[in-house]
Amino acid sequence: MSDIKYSFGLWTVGWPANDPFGTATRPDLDPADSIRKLADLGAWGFTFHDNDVFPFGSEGADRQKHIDSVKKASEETGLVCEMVTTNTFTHPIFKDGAFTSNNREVRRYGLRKVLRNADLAAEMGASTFVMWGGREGTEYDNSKDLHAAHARYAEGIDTVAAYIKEKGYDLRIALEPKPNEPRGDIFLPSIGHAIALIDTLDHGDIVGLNPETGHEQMAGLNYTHGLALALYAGKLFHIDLNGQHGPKYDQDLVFGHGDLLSAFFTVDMLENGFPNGGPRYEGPRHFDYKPSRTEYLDGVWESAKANMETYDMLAAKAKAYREDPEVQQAFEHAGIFELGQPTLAEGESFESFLADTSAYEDVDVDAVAERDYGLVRLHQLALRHLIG
Ligand code: GLO
Ligand code: NI
Ligand code: NI
Ligand code: NI
Repeated sequence: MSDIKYSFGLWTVGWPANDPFGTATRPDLDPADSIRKLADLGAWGFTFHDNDVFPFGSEGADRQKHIDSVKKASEETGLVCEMVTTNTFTHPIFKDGAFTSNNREVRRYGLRKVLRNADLAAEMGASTFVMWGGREGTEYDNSKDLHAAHARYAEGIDTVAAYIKEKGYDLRIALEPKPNEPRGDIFLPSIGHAIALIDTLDHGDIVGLNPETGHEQMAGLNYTHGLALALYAGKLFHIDLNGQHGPKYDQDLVFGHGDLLSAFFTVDMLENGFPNGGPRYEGPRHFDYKPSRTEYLDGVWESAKANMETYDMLAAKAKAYREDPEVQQAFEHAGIFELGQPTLAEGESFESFLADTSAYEDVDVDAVAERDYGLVRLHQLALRHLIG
């Protein structure tokens, strides 16, 4: 295994494979056992929802007993609790949302549940607090005042951020966009939508994103482009890697088992950065996948390993691709380094720009249009590295 920091949600390997059409095909796993197993497989970290560790509604000594069991496994194995998240979607109370439910009583309950879990995240030493609003949405467009729903969503997120600051917790919030499922339409359906809402917050400085491969692809969007925008905006706080075959239900396949080429370019960007430099993602390589329902326990751990193995293989291929002089030459030919140069000269005024006849009047547009960028050849070079 490489020294890449891999982490897993306890709900991923722990999914007993119940789906809307069938009951579980596997037994429930003890979260502490999963931590030990993931450590054996070479993972670096783990993440969890409050109710992956203790049942909904458990309090006092019972709740603490469950938390202590996970803490003990973490201490014994050295597996780091890097992120904690809150389940505001399973219990029927959240059927119309948590922060955006039409019922104010539900909103106050949901907010208290999340604040309580921020305390736990800090106690566990996590650095990221993910918020996936799985029930924040509608089936019907007249179900909510859509303006008020966004206002309540923003209010909820801002309240959690303000609480984190007031408590002095070393935590950042990462919103997880998803277009649909389980709601017909979920609010903040894409990376771009979430960035726009963050922009309106009072405490948006500690609010960023946790984009998931499959969620963007469910919306027909390009995950790698989305990560690039989040990095540009300084908002890529965490990632959920998995596999998906285009716009259909959330498949949560092993990373790379969906759109492999897209996975290659995601890894290339994460591991090698942008060709002209720029911000890098420094957080863990976190997997949010599901071992397929056909698998039993051997398959659970095989699939967990497969995520890390696939990422390692893609990282090695991406490194060789970037270091290949032919690729660098093709980058040069394609103008990829030229794109790193600002379009205007430093300090160039409108006056001088408008007076520059070489920028407009003297341009032989037909000649410029004849440029061959060599992008197909460049892409074939990537394929040679990937599957050659
Ligand atoms: C569902 C989401 C879900 C979140 C998790 C963390 O599609 O991917 O698994 O990642 O609740 O908040
Ligand atoms: Ni998901
Ligand atoms: Ni998913
Ligand atoms: Ni996710």
